[in-house]
Amino acid sequence: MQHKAGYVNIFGRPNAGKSTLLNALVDERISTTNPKAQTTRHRILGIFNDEFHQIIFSDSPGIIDPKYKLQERMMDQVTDQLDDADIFLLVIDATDKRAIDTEPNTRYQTLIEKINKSDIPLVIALNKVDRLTQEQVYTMGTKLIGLYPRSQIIGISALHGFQTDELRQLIQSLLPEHPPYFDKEDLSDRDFRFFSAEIIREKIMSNYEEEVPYSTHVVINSFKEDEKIIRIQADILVERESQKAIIIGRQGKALKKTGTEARIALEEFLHNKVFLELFVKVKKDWRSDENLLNNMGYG
Ligand SMILES: Nc1nc2c(ncn2[C@@H]2O[C@H](COP(=O)(O)OP(=O)(O)OP(=O)(O)O)[C@@H](O)[C@H]2O)c(=O)[nH]1
Ligand SMILES: [Mg+2]
Repeated sequence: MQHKAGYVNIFGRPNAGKSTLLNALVDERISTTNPKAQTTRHRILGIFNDEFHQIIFSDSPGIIDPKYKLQERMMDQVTDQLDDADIFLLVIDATDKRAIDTEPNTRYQTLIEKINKSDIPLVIALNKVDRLTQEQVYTMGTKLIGLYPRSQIIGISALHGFQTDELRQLIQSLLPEHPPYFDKEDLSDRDFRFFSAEIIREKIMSNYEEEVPYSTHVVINSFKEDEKIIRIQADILVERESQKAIIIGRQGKALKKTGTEARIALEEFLHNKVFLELFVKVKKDWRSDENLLNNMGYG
């Protein structure tokens, strides 16, 4: 059997379950997930390997109409995904009222039309079917076939692993013959530093409300592996003094809680004891500053 390999680029609205699905398809916690929308900020690869296949799943931020420069950069990462896909994987939240919305001139609709017009295979994962009746799923599926006649549609639950193996098999059948692009041991294109920053950011997403998590960026300043412990020093960057005060909390309690939760998650992920040191710093309006965004890796 010839080896098959290719890029499966994942698209969808915020909160559709793209990152949860990537993790289910590669069976690892690669991409950060959260009930809040706009969790994913970077394009990130999760790689599935078996003897004859290498599927490179590429997660991306949810498609929105950007309001500030960070969001524009996030949408650039989505558009980049149009260029190198062997397969498009569109994730649609079956419980979202906008699932079959075709309001024109939105960023979402423009992208979807490009995907629909190209001749690259299109798979639609109708996600969160655990929250619908079979009849509702059927109705939704029929409407989607009308909208995307050239697609192959499969109802799944990324969270519960329902039909995700079937989805992977469908994708394997559509992959082109190609030698592996990455080492067959690789799980992602990202390193431990990136994942550590993401784990800390995930705890911030979970512990703070409203604009605070969206105004936060995490920088890993040092990551040192001793024999018995990994020492990580990270800065939490926010846009204003008021946000810094919120992150730290009264008598430092909020930061302490976030730090403890992050350390436990890091220890689990790194299979090692971790000493985590967090500092909170203000970088005024970093989300709107082109140079800062470049330096922060949103290039
Ligand atoms: N009930 C149910 N919830 C799900 C399913 N898949 C994902 N979710 C939940 O939906 C929320 C969003 O999931 P994410 O994977 O972060 O969504 P995303 O599309 O990556 O979101 P962004 O990165 O913000 O664009 C989380 O709370 C998930 O637990 C599913 O199959 N069923
Ligand atoms: Mg995501």
